[in-house]
Amino acid sequence: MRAYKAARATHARMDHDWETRRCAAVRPVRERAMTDVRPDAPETAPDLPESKLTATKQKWAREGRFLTGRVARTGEDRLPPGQHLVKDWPVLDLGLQPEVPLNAWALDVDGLVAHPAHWDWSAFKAQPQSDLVTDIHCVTTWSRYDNRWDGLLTRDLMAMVEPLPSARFVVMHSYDGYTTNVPIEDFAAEDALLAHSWEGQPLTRAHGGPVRVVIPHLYFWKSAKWVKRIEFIPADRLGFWEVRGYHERGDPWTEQRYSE
Ligand SMILES: Nc1nc2c(c(=O)[nH]1)N[C@H]1C(S)=C(S)[C@@H](COP(=O)(O)O)O[C@H]1N2
Ligand SMILES: [Mo]
Repeated sequence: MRAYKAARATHARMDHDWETRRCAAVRPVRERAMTDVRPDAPETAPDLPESKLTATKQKWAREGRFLTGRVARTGEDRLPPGQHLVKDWPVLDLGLQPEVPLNAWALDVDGLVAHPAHWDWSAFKAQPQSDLVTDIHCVTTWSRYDNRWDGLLTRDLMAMVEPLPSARFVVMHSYDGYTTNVPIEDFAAEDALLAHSWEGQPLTRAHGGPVRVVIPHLYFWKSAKWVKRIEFIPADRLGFWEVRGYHERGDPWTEQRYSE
């Protein structure tokens, strides 16, 4: 457990350094209307390119697939236990922020899927676009409300590649060598996406641009920055922080911080 304690201390120290440097103010909570979250991409007329996607999502709805209700909370218990609000946005990573020019960027979606995808930047941007507003909850105890993201919903991505019934977990791989794992139901949350923009601007390199994952209902270490590969697998495989003692699942409302 030495490695785990050291990793935990390093992670905490990164956050502490940031907070003493930038001293985030705690502000009153602005209520978020449920309408801020737009989990579904606009459903389109049958002949448009999205028809396959729409049909797949309708099929899942009929079969009850991925209907987990796992989304971030909005009401009175919006701030998870042990968290405090920050106004700025801390940067946390392994000390390495890979520079990935758009013309060298690509995303692979593979593993247990019917139609593996390899998208360069223009192919990625041609996928269905959605925008939504979500909260961030970092395991090192800061939370940040109302982040507006633009990108590809994980559900839309899944409708394109069609995970096989044997796909039970998802591993995200990043350009800095980072990995993180989630059950497929968490990846498929209605408010999870692959974001390329934040507050209407391209996501900065520090925050994981060109593209990062955002899974709002889990601690933020599950949201891979600089994502380059999404892999669907049959059984759980721990990622970078998970092998260092972080929880497999990371639910902020039950404080699944560490796996002791
Ligand atoms: N590729 C990659 N993704 C990552 C990390 C990382 O080191 N590398 N750190 C994780 C952790 S611990 C947190 S809290 C968030 C931080 O994202 P931010 O720097 O945009 O706040 O990214 C997560 N995703
Ligand atoms: Mo984190």
